[in-house]
Amino acid sequence: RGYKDVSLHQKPRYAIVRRVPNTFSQCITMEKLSKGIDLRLARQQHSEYIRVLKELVDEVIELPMDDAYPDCPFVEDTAVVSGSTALVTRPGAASRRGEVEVVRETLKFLGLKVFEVCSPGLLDGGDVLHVDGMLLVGKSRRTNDEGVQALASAFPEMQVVPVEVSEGLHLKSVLSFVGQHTLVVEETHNAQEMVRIIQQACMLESIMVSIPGAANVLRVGNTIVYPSFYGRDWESQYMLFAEKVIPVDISEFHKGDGGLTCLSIIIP
Ligand code: CIR
Repeated sequence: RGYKDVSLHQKPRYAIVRRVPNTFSQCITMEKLSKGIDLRLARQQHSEYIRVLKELVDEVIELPMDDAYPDCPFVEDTAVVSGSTALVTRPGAASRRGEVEVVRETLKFLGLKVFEVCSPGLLDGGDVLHVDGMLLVGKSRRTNDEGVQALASAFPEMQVVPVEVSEGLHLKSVLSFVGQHTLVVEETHNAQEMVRIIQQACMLESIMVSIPGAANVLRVGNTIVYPSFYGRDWESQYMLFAEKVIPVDISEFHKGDGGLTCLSIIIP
């Protein structure tokens, strides 16, 4: 692997995060939790996540929590940003729709050109993966065809590749981008099938991780942030793709079906 993606090595200007509400333990979960969410630990982990992000972007914007929205720390779902354009989503879960308001205002304040997903469109940012000038988008329980269409309209210069997500929550629940035209993907049949569809549309390579949930890593600039919760087995592999590799534990957010990417919106 003798080349580097120049664009990936630029430090983004902002990361938007949203603080953990008092109601966080009532967030949506696909399965009933055997062990509840520890709010104090979640807040500690969130602070650590922010501390790491502060090293990787110019400025971290911390939006206030809102107890009316237990899922609000999963801020990634509320907007897709590329270049100077933002698409404010219409989240698939009705209880999360109001989360977009403060995010929309923030994106406008930052001077981005802001588009909206309109009804009946549904789109969660967790279904959108930006790779090499393309947008891979999961058609999932949260994102429908109209949502995919809204994405294509907001970013007409980008190739949009729809991918059926038949299991799990989002596209990025099972795969993400490590850099150098390569995805990290769960070893499950479902995730491998998704990669097969992606590879029919574009030239991307893949590496595998064997534990469900471990394939959601956050690539920011020249760094890969990965979930240490699943062990450090893949760290040496990630080091082939980035100059720096940082483990972060977000076990309490995993309980709420979220990964590392879910907790921020990165603005180039
Ligand atoms: C939800 O079900 O909407 C949240 N509990 C988890 C959202 C995770 N977000 C993401 O993967 N982007």
